Amino acid sequence: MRLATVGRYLLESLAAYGVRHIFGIPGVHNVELYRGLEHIAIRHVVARHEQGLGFMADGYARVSGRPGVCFTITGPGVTNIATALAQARADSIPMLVIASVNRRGQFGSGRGFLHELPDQRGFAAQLCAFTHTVLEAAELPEILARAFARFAAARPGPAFIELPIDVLQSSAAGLPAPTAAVAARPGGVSRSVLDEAARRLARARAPLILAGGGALRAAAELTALAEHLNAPVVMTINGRGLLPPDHPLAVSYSASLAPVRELIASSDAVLAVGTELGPTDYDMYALSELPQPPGLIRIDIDAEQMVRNARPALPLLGCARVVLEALLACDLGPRRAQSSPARLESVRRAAAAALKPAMRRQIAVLEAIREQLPRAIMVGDSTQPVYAGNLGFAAAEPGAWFNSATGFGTLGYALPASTGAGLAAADRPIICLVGDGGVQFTLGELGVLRDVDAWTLIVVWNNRGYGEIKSFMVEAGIAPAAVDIAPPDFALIAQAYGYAYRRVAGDAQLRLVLEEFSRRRQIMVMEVAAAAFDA
Ligand SMILES: Cc1ncc(C[n+]2csc(CCOP(=O)(O)OP(=O)(O)O)c2C)c(N)n1
Ligand SMILES: [Mg+2]
Repeated sequence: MRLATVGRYLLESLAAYGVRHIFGIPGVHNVELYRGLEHIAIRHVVARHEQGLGFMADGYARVSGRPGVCFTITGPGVTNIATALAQARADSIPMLVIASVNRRGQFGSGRGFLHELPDQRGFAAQLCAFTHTVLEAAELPEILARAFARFAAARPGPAFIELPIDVLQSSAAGLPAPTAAVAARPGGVSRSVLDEAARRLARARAPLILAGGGALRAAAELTALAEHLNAPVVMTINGRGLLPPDHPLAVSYSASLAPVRELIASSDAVLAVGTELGPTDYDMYALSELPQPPGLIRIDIDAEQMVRNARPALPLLGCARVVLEALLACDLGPRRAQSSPARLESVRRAAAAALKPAMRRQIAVLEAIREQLPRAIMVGDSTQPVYAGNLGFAAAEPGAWFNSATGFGTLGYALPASTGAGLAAADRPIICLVGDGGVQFTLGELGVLRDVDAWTLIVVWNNRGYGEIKSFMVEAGIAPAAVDIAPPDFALIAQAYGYAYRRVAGDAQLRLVLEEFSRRRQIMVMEVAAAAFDA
């Protein structure tokens, strides 16, 4: 192996850290990141815009559990990917953006060098918990070790490393062989605190679990604890699927709905696991904040987050899986009889009844997809059936339902994120749920699907405009304006990219197309005439 340049050294180091995929767009500033790429066991995927690049890395990270790594150029590459960094920050998704920056002594000078920003690192630092400018090649091993240490042990989020062009071009001679540093794992919670948590849960009359995206990789432990305590599990949008749809303790309805709120309030010991307890999950319509959950015990990896939105009586700081495992080893009292399904069933019925009829019909479409394709990963945009699903869709398994209708809430997320998801799970069907408006935000990324050749169904929910905003205007007494955008001809768009196209305007057609998609493992565009389902 000849490690001629710092750029090449960086590639070798990323491979040593287990990186298998990189999402990037090259330019004259970062070509040194591509020197020798052909010799390295990393697949590079080219996006059509850096925002798409970032969303692909996001979808990839959520499905693979590894950080999504991106290469961008200086300046516009960084400003273009900023939206994806913000989305990843809001949803705690591990992502590493490696960008070039102008030569040492030239960046931030204001003299007008190509792609120059006043303060590129400062810009990225608004969105990333970790940022660094590598001013000397010798710094690089430690900077990578620090970034990956955070991915292993801290609350996940985006990180940003920039390298001046002349550093990328410089010699890597003298640097240690590229290897991955051993990352520390978060320490456990003290035994006495765990025992106290176990005692409170064992003594509770009606324990209940709130589970968020931070619990996604602790499904087995969470299920074991819920079953031992006979505790219902209310799952947030990113926590959906932690318990499967037919599990007697699963509450796959939003805690923004009154019947779910009442269930939480009637508990005397709430265990919150890996959830921000934030407004987009617990107060989706900004009607009233979640009251302090009774007897709150909270598991979170982030000490600051631990006291945000609600204060736990008992904080358990650490990785959800590790803490739950330790809790399961404590004395939780005798296993309880599974006695409350009838009560929970009435909560579920009341929650479903709280949804508008159109939403219930949209959820039925999602359920038809889940039934035909039980292993599907459903990646959503900010569109009406996704809003409905966020309120009351039961995902088949953890990680099988995520979208941008929550958190930062970016239109245009779903198409590129589903491409990243498909790359991370080549054997699973991917369902991209996107509106006719949102799909146009990142339409160019359609081309990347072909490069990746994932088994993807793009469901375009066509209501001929910004439907959700139109409803909002009508409800607010504003004459609808700027919401009736004419959609393009999606049949021709599919044809332009060489993808199969089907249009559905009813349940029977929907089932036929889903059946065809499950049989023919290919990329398909399915345009849904929304009016046929909303009527
Ligand atoms: C980047 C961005 N710009 C604007 C919005 C505001 N917004 C939220 S939903 C929406 C309408 C989306 O239309 P479409 O994708 O067709 O979904 P529909 O509501 O019609 O189902 C808009 C404009 C947003 N969320 N993100
Ligand atoms: Mg629309």
